[in-house]
Amino acid sequence: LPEVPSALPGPTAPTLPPCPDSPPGLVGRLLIEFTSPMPLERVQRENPGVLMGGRYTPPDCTPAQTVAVIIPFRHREHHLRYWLHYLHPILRRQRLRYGVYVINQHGEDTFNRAKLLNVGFLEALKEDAAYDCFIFSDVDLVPMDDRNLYRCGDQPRHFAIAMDKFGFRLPYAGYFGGVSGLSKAQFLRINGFPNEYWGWGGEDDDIFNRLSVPILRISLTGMKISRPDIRIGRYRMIKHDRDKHNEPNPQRFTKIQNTKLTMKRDGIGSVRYQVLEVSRQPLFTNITVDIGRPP
Ligand code: UDH
Repeated sequence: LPEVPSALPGPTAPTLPPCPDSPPGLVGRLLIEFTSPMPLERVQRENPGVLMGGRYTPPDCTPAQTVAVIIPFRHREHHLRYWLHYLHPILRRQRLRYGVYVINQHGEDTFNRAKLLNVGFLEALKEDAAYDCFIFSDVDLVPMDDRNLYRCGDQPRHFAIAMDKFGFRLPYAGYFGGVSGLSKAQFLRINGFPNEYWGWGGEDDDIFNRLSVPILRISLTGMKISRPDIRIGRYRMIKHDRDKHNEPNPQRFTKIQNTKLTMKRDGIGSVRYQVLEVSRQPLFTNITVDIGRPP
């Protein structure tokens, strides 16, 4: 007798082949400038394949990962338009299945980048439990080469290694700022990011420390940060003045000395916040959140 299938197959959707490791159709070096005006309507017109909320799935292959791009945000609408204009076509050419989440800090209290990134991780997973790769990107950083693939690997990835403002070099060996990527498992292994860095600076070094300390007692090295080739990891930053309410945090130097002690209690396991609004825009999902204020 023929075996009876336990569940009937759904409507015959053709199964697409896996997306190739090196996406065809990348163009390499890109010309990036921030002088021409960039109305949101234009960016929408340029990206008809992007679905509401800033979601995209390649039409011709099945990607291995689902990528949540998380942007810490407040009062940078002008930067966001350039970011969306440049990044959507790049991510599409990279054949990613992705969603873009703008985590907008409510109110005018001191900015807290890393806490917003923690919120982004949790809220993106609430939107889609399939996310298994998280790319954390500042809103003012645009890659100059589409071979800098926004996906996760067996080690945490630092993408923004050669920024124009640092003379296209790493400013210091332990730099982990700007744009980084961690798989869900890597992120959880370090208890996410710190919530207690209010104001500018230090939080990226704290994240670097989390990744570099031994994770298990038996592991001597923890994880090792992976980086693209220096010729490919190039970025343009949109020039701007220091924001209000994001002054350099004077406590940052002492705090980064203590990551090993604080990371167990301060991280994704202890983040407290209140979502005020989730709004699905044509090119991104905006999540406005009350993250409190420094003690
Ligand atoms: N961010 C906001 N709004 C803010 C502050 C920060 O959206 O009010 C986000 C944004 O994604 C930004 C990221 O946090 O890209 C990092 O903040 P930043 O751009 O202020 O940090 P960066 O180190 O610049 O790039 C520091 C100020 C440099 C002033 C130099 C004046 N010449």
